[in-house]
Amino acid sequence: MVVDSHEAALNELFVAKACMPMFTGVPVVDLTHPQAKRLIVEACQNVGTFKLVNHGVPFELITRLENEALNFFMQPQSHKDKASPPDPFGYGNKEIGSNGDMGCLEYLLFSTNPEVISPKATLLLQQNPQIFRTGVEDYTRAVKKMCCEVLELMADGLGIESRDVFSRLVRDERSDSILRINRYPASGEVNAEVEEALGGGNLIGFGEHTDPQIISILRSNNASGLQICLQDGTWASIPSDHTSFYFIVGDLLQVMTNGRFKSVKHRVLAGSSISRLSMIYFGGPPLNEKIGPLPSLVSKKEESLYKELTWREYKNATYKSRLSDNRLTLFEKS
Ligand code: GA4
Repeated sequence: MVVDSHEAALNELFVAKACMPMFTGVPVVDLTHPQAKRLIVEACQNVGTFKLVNHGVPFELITRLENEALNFFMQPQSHKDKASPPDPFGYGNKEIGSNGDMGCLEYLLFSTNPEVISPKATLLLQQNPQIFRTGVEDYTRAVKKMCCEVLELMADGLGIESRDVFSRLVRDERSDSILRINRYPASGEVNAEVEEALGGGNLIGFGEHTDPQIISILRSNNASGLQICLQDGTWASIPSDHTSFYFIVGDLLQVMTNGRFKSVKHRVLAGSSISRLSMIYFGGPPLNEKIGPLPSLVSKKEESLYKELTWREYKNATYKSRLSDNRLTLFEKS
């Protein structure tokens, strides 16, 4: 049988289906709790992710953007395609990045920095006047504020004198941060051909990867799909919770903490009983910022594990890589 490249790409989207119970080992942190900073540090060291509750982001801001995004995705394909390709910001369908990665999803990418916003993203916002503009801005502002609060607790929890070592990078007006909105189809939406090919398998919505930035903040509706890779290499399904945020350690935070915090590998399975909508804020530093282990975290006994690179250098290399590549090796000392 001749397997054409389309079929080969489709085949890569399946993983063996096993009945996976929901993983309950992700720490839950209450932002208003006096022990929050200790719990955040422990979670970032041990699991690379935690769920934040009592976060202070108004639910109304979340559902407003969610509904606006759903309205966008409900439009005819030809209309959505006007906002594509997503290079680097705009609408994307199945293709992830520009190096051949595919996933079973459609998505929108926005820069959250008005200075670096591309003509394409500006057009997207203009073509959908009531849609997005205020929704994206209000949501991003609120999430960024919560992000900085958490990053300050992290610095404090690590015993770093300047509480803003991490937060100043995201707060900077040149911060290279992104908002991503993903929609993964429900099982009933997946076409018959794919369904048949799927057989006993799971459909990959977004393949395994680590996030390159400092921190990612994920909010989803109540559809399942998110999985993290545990230290023993097994995949664990994370229960969804539409009222909370999952914080995921990114590569830069692993480097800055000299490997203490773990940039956790994760992926998303599509084909849940309802479609999954997730909104992820990726907090990144300005492009010219030099990133390396913080001197206060490299003790005399301990060696610095990584060299310094600017975010521009790391980002450029990242965008040339495949989704599942281990990009952190670029930071490793030779
Ligand atoms: C993963 C994290 C973010 O979603 C993202 C992704 C980016 C993209 O979709 O364009 C990348 C991926 C992500 C890492 C490797 C490259 C770039 C797709 C891809 C194959 C927006 C990001 O910053 O890096």
